[in-house]
Amino acid sequence: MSLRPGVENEMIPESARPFTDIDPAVARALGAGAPVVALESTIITHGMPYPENRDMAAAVERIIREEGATPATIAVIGGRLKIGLSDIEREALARTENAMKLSRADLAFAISEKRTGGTTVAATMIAAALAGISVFATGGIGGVHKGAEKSFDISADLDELARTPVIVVSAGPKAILDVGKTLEVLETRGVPVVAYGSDVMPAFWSRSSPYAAPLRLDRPQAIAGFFRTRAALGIAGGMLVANPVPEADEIPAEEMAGHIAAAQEVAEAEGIGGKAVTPYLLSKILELTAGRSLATNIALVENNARLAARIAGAL
Ligand code: PSU
Ligand code: MN
Repeated sequence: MSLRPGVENEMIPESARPFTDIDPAVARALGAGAPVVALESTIITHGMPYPENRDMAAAVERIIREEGATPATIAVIGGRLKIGLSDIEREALARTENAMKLSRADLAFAISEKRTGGTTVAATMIAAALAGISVFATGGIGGVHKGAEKSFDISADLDELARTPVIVVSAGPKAILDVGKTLEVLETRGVPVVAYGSDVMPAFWSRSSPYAAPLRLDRPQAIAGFFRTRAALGIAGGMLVANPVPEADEIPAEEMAGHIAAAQEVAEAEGIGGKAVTPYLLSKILELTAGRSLATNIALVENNARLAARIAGAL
């Protein structure tokens, strides 16, 4: 079944329609009130090498469909804001070498300048909210970098969580960050952090960190209920779900600590700064772990996609 041309965009505010393409399956699901899960694309363009990025992006969509929800991978392609990609678009994006990394600061730039880019957690939240999608799955969010007291490097993901009403399902802050400071900023900005089935905060490749989980819930229905209650109280903003990577796929925190410190040292020596920091560290750690970090990254994204689909179903 396909919609009449032009009908798709009715989900989108009128001002954004001229440059937004909403995938027909996504539009149908939203129109019917069926569950939809947004997916980011910086993880495709900057987070993983080809062809693993291509295969991961296809796998997470498959998992979301298996769980009875509709996936909507979000990206900017040639200045079009895409809410849901076709297989061909997704595979082309995975092969694009000079894609931009788009956050709140430059999402509109890429659209007005007709560029192509992967959307970070922040930019994906903006696009998801625009389309009326409330649940979003990623790997790990950006946060406060180690040494931020000197570099001031704090991801725009944190501010976005504070203002945009989307549930972000992650495996916790990426362990390359200062997890403690990231939790402090989230608390200050009023962002609930819910660990799924765990009393401790997971840290991306590892199931545990030295930090207690600020909140804990054990069922997707409870997460959906919490989100609805916040909305009913008129509390603005999103929430972060931290879903521990499956035990079989984790790399213990003690082991990761050495690799992270080594990667950080090289990044500093090379003078890496700004938005290049996260992609640089991820690829350095991939090298240092001989690919194990990548296998874990893929496993945790898949695990998050499954939980996100269940939360979307419960909503
Ligand atoms: N999760 C992953 N790999 C990634 C990212 C998340 O498993 O590459 C991306 C997300 O798009 C996140 C971004 O928003 O890294 C954070 O970048 P920064 O620290 O520059 O804000
Ligand atoms: Mn940064």
